[in-house]
Parts: sequence; C-alpha cells; structure tokens
Amino acid sequence: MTITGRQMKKWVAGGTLILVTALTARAGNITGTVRAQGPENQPGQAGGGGAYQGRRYKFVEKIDYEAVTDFVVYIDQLVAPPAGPLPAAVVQKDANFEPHVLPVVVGTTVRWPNEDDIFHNVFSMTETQSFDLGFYKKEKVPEIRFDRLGRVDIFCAIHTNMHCIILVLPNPFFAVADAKRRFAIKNVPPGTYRLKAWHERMPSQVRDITVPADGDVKIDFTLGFAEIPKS
Ligand SMILES: [Cu+2]
Repeated sequence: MTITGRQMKKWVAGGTLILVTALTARAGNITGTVRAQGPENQPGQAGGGGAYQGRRYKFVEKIDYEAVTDFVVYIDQLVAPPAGPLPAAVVQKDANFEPHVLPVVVGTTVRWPNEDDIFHNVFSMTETQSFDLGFYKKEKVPEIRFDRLGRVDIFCAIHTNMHCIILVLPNPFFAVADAKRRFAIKNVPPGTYRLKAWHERMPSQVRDITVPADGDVKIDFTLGFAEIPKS
C-alpha cells in the first residue's frame, strides 16, 4: 500500500485534532460519601421497650439507618452530555428486580429481561409514565424508553417484593453509592453545579459545588429528617 502525501496530511491533521481535544477537554471528579441518619427523638428508641416486646409487634421490622443503601448522587440541572444515553436493564431474578434503584439519563431505553422460570409482570402507575408489559417469561425482552424527568415506581403484579425505581435524570453525571456509601461522579466538565443526594424514603439534600478543571472535589452527605416540616 502506498501512502500519498495527501492521505498523510489528513492523518496528521486528524491526530493533531485528537491531541488538542484531549488537552482542552478538562474535567474533574466529584467524590464523597452519603449516609443516612434516623429521626431524632424517635418514640420507643431507647431499647424499643413496651409494646415491641409483646407478641403482636415482636416481628415489626425497624429501619436500620446504618444499613440503608441505594443512594443516588447527581447533578440536578441540564449539563451537555458527552455522549448519547447508554443501554440499561433491570433484571427479574429470584422474584426481585435487580437493581432496586436505577438512575438513567432522560431518553434512555431500559430492557426488562426475566431470568426466572416463573412468569413476572412489569407495570407502573406513575403519573409521568404509566405502562403494563403484561405477563412474560424468557420468550421476550420488552423495552421501555424513559423520556420524562423524575421518579418512576415499578412493580410486578404477582410478587410482593418486586418493586424498583427508575430515576430519570437530566444528565449522565450521577452515581449510585456503593456498599460503603462512597460515590464518584467522573469526568465532569468544570463549573459550579447543584448536586443532589437522593434516597427513596428520605428527604433529598442539595449543595452547590464547584468542579475544578482537573482533580477532585470531595463532599459528604448525611441525609436526615430535620428538614421535614412538623405539622
Ligand atoms: Cu414477579
């Protein structure tokens, strides 16, 4: 193969362009932790006491706020995405939805494969998006596109514990905290943003943060109940 001068020029120009883009596309990371704190002055907190010892309430489960998971931390405003929506899926396995919480950028299509040998169903009554995929096993993998921002609660009409949440977000700069409550949102364009920490059954928290052109900004959240107005 002979390489013409013209081709060579084109390649060099292309290479230069990539190099320049790599140098100018600066980005930082947002890292930190997010944890939950139970309500203050919870009635019956000290030792549980009284009625909890009785037969009727012995098996009532209390929330262990130290063990709470499925926190999502995200930039709560429009930010130009670096790429289009990525493919996403919620799997039905052992009569559960996996994952329980799935954040996606608006416009994402989510697949719903059933990996069990029993029938499942997928439906939602959420105002922004309601649907019913009927009953199915492995014969098909339905898809749903999420085009409206917000939280979509999804259930299976057959099984008690099958509930999951699709959190439809305005940009791809989000992260689910890991088992140690740590999160990392990577390659964020430098700037000042509204960063939100979210949990399905606790009040969200918003902070302003400034992402540097290079390096990390660190932030720790503790979600609690202090902000809930007392009626
Ligand atoms: Cu089911």
